[in-house]
Amino acid sequence: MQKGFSENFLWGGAVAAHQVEGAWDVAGKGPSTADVMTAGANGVARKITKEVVPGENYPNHEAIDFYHHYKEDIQLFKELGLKAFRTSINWTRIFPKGDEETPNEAGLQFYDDLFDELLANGIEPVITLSHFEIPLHLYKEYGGFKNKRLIDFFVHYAKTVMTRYQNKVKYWMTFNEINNQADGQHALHTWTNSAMLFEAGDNAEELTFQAGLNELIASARVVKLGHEINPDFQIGCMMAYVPAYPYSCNPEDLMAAVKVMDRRFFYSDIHARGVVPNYAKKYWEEKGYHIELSPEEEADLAEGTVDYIGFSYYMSTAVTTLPDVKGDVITDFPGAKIVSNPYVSASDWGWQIDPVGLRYTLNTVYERYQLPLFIVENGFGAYDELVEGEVHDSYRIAYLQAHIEQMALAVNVDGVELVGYTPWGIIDLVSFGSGEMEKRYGMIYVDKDNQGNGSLKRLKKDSFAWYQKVIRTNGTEA
Ligand code: BGP
Repeated sequence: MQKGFSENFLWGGAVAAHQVEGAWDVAGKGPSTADVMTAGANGVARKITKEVVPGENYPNHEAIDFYHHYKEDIQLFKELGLKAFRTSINWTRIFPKGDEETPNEAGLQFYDDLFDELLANGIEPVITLSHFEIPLHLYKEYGGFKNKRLIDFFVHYAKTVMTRYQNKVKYWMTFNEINNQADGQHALHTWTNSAMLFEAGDNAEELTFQAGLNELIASARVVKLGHEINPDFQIGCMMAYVPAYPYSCNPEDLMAAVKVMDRRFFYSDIHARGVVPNYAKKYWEEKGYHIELSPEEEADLAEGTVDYIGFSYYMSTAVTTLPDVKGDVITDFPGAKIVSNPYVSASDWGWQIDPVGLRYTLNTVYERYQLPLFIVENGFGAYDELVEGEVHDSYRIAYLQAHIEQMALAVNVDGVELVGYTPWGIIDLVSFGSGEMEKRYGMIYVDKDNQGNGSLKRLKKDSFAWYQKVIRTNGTEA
């Protein structure tokens, strides 16, 4: 028995438009970068194919067909007791190419209906504006967010939906896991929010900083604008927090960990404080990077700081400079490596399971910004076994339980201000990283496999009844 949470704590669940909706080309929707990602699956990383290639891009094309099943899914969410449901708006349902003036009414209507259905069932929508996809046209014609014109297109899109849904949605987030472009894995940027098209001779790191900054400017303008549309809006950022621990107490390991974390904090430092941090300016100077930021844009950053920090937490990692420890070299930090932590176990995908790391993260982020926090993703991707219509996912319950316990300590012992908790993939969905259906996170099972076969039937897993009780007892019986 542990101390619970405030009365209005938002117990919920999270998904993203392209990982659940399917219906990728109906009712006037245009193709997005997510629609041209290869299937991946079985350990093969996903790639972007500039055009739709029949058979190659199937996971997001049908996904779990939430577009046509949302009413029955919301009944299950209601039964589960959800108070909040996080999803994203698919930009290409609203602006099929991204650079149009006039929105697509059928796309706007779909989200009107979805939000009405949630509200009618007592569930608060929590909405991300861009969750790892942008219109394909903006990627191909403009090169993605390295191009400043994307700022205006994004602001126009945000203004359109924030105006339309001003009385239905209160909690917004601008860019999903905006800091996932920070790890020197520049190849990935073709398919995160910045979706950059690189050309020969481009300096990927410099352009990544520029694209990230352009997104931050767009986000700040949207925060300002959103507050004009409805002063009650709560507009947050969305970060992936993966704490990097020093592998040893060698002071060099500690400094390496600080530098790795600076790179990830860069985004929330600007979102929350409204200024470019000195460590970034110094780094750009040292590298001779020319990052464009006009005085007007600088003012936007300062005036458009976020109301809360939304973040995902799945795992922690460790960093070392010790030459004899094996690990993955970090290209941006010569001499430092990411290594596995011998004190924690890992999932089948190598994600290190570390519940205490969540309490640590809640503490460090709260100390850094003094803003309310919102855990908008946390969960355990696993292979589930369906036996006679049942899934006994005790491993998922154990993971979530341990994280909720640490969350309770952060709130009740450490005094962290926490708005809510929306575990990832409340219903099975397409894995973003691998393109697999069979890397499952849900408390609701969906009958579909990695090859795209299955009846799409929904079934409650054991974790369903467990989470129902957690919500009913407000976390005292997790
Ligand atoms: C986050 C993303 C989600 C989601 C999740 C799990 O990074 O915001 O979109 O997919 O991670 O990752 P994966 O699907 O690769 O298991």
